[in-house]
Amino acid sequence: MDVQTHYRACNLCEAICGLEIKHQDGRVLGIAGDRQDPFSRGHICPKAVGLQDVYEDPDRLRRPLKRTATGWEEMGWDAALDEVADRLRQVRDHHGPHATAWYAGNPSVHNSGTQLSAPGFLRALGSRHLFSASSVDQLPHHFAAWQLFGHPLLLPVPDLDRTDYWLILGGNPLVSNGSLMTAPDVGNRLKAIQARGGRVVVVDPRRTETAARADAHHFIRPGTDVFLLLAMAQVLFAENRVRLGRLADFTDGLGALEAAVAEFSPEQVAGVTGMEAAVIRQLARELAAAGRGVCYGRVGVSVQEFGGLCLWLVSALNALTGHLDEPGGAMFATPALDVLGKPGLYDRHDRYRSRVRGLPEFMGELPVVCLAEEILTPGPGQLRALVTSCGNPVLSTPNGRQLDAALAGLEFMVSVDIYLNETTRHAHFILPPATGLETAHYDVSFHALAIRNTARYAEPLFAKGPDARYDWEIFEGLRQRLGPDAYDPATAPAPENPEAKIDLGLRYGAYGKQGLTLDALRAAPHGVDLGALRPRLPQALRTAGQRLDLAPPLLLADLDRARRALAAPPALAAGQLLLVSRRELRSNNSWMHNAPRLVKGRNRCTLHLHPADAAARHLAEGQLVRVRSRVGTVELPVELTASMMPGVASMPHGYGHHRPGIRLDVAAQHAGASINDLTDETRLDALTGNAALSGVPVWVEGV
Ligand SMILES: Nc1nc2c(c(=O)[nH]1)N[C@H]1C(S)=C(S)[C@@H](COP(=O)(O)OP(=O)(O)OC[C@H]3O[C@@H](n4cnc5c(=O)[nH]c(N)nc54)[C@H](O)[C@@H]3O)O[C@H]1N2
Ligand SMILES: Nc1nc2c(c(=O)[nH]1)N[C@H]1C(S)=C(S)[C@@H](COP(=O)(O)OP(=O)(O)OC[C@H]3O[C@@H](n4cnc5c(=O)[nH]c(N)nc54)[C@H](O)[C@@H]3O)O[C@H]1N2
Ligand code: SF4
Ligand SMILES: [Mo]
Repeated sequence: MDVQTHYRACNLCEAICGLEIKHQDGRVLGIAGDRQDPFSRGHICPKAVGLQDVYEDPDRLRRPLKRTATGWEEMGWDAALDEVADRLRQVRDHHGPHATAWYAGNPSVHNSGTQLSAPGFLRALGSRHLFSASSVDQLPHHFAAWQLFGHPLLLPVPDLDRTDYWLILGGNPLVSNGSLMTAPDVGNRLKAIQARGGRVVVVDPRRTETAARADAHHFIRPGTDVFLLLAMAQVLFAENRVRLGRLADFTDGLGALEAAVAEFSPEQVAGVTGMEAAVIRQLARELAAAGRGVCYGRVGVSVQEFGGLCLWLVSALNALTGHLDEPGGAMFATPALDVLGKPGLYDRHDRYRSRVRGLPEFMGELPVVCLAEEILTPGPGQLRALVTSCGNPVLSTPNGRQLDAALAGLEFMVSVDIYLNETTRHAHFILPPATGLETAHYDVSFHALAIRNTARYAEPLFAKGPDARYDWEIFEGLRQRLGPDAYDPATAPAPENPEAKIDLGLRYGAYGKQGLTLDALRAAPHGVDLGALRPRLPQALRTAGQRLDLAPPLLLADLDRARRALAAPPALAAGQLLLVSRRELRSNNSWMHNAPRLVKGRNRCTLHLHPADAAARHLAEGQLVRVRSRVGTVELPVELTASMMPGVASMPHGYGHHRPGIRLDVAAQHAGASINDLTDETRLDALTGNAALSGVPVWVEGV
């Protein structure tokens, strides 16, 4: 056959870049950016070629695996689904439905099949013990959105293409390509801000790749952003710079907010944040003075003890400065496919608590920091079985070693995953779905978080293998087998495919009346541009009376914790440093280190340390160091760089591929060490349940 061209969006990260893939006879010849995609305009990052590497990877699983006394054995799909359902049913019969648990990882939201079919399976499983990567990533964003806007998925995004002032806290979009902000080609979008005379300012304990391109960068001590944000709000009130604009008609709580922040002056918080009072005051003034400006916070302010407060204050600052729901500010997308669902669907908090530590549920989830203890602690209600999908919590959740040990003791575990990795090696069954280039794709979540309204759908590039199943076929197969009726393959209804759901969602969506159906998207392989973001408040609010309360009671109450921390900042022991994470352009969480083209070159799993901190420990560039925390020890080479704030060390997450029993030949040669063998499951944002991965106290010494 001739060389053919296929267009699709890359589903590896939130930027959803358009791809142009040349192929012939079932082989990929090349992957480039799709210049006709109106949103990504031809941009891609080095990871895009990883889609081909994953597709071709000999280590990628293609048939179900069953663990036996003599090792892993391949088996047929129907027999595997039967056995898995039987085993889950046995646990349920003996110990009740809550003795089973679920962990969903990051790619769940990058696979429309999983995203649309897993909920049905979970209803059949009937367990309260639902965990996900959200509680090591973004629960604070959802919590603040729920409190302020009445729905945890009503997340504002920075309107980058029209802003003239972008204040970034704890995000490194030039490397991550953006998060909770779908903005492909963020590098050129940032340049455009500067080209039109705007400014980009970064607050981060590391002078990041983004900071290097920004107009200003300020170090901040990890975990103290809440004080910076409180003081910025205090300045706005004290200097009479509050301008609600259009929001005034439907906004409450201004007085309560003013009273709450009054005690947090810049001078008051300078010491704890490590920032000069003048700088804090200047940041508040700049945000207020910007005609079009926006404050944006991401992982660095989310995975810390005060994540919920931080994300509340980020939105509050945008509201106070007239930048919420205004062009160039923090706006809400109008996606073609609505993700909010029925009223009340996610309006859930503290309906039940975890058994051992009593941590509250949020959005139907429990915090993953308590997964291991729920497995390890005997007694009524102990977890006996686990289903994982698209996740590698042994490497991605705090105290991964403890979880590693816990998983080994489960009565039953099944993983829906494409690799035999650090987590799935503990499963009794691995069910590998067709993935990436073999799947149809619509970004259900990311169009709803995009900085322009867009929609894009792709058919599979290649047919799935002869004996492969789609993720939705796996979940539907398990759902049917776990349901109340006896399962009979001869009479079971054909599983509902995601296309039907997407088409229905589009027809009932914001652009359905204008003819935006699945067929319309099929006819537009480069995607459809639905225009710039439009103001949506107050109509979009899901709060009582469609009012915006800037001082919601749960958040105000949580300020007590912050007050206590300010009065008595946690003291570090002599020689301790604070550990933070960093992302690397060629790495994607824990799972793409088996792509040969992405891992080649220098070792990226290194500890970044300020030269002064290294000198104090007599450490030389490249030397192997031992990093120790309350929960564990790892060893890795040190890299000295003035880009680190003194007193802070940084290392990437997602490494540690030296554990036995994995089938990741390339990754094992670039094993690195896992930062989550150091992070501590007892550190969390008590309000939202998110892990406090950032700012872990560690000791560093030469080996
Ligand atoms: N210390 C520290 N820890 C962190 C972070 C940090 O910054 N610092 N970041 C956190 C963040 S933001 C996140 S999102 C989490 C991620 O945490 P996880 O989601 O648990 O980890 P991933 O590495 O994304 O694992 C993805 C898994 O999905 C599998 N997979 C890939 N494609 C498919 C597919 O198509 N179908 C199926 N069924 N499986 C597939 C991969 O093989 C892998 O096992 O890590 C968190 N952990
Ligand atoms: N190349 C690549 N891209 C990715 C991923 C990947 O693994 N690799 N992962 C994807 C995922 S799942 C996500 S969620 C996104 C994340 O996207 P981002 O949030 O943009 O990514 P990070 O690089 O984790 O940025 C967090 C920053 O916070 C800083 N930081 C740490 N602690 C603090 C603190 O207390 N305060 C402040 N102000 N800053 C702090 C860190 O130094 C770091 O620079 O990236 C996505 N994109
Ligand atoms: S930036 Fe993200 S979506 Fe774009 S090519 Fe890279 S991994 Fe894919
Ligand atoms: Mo994430």
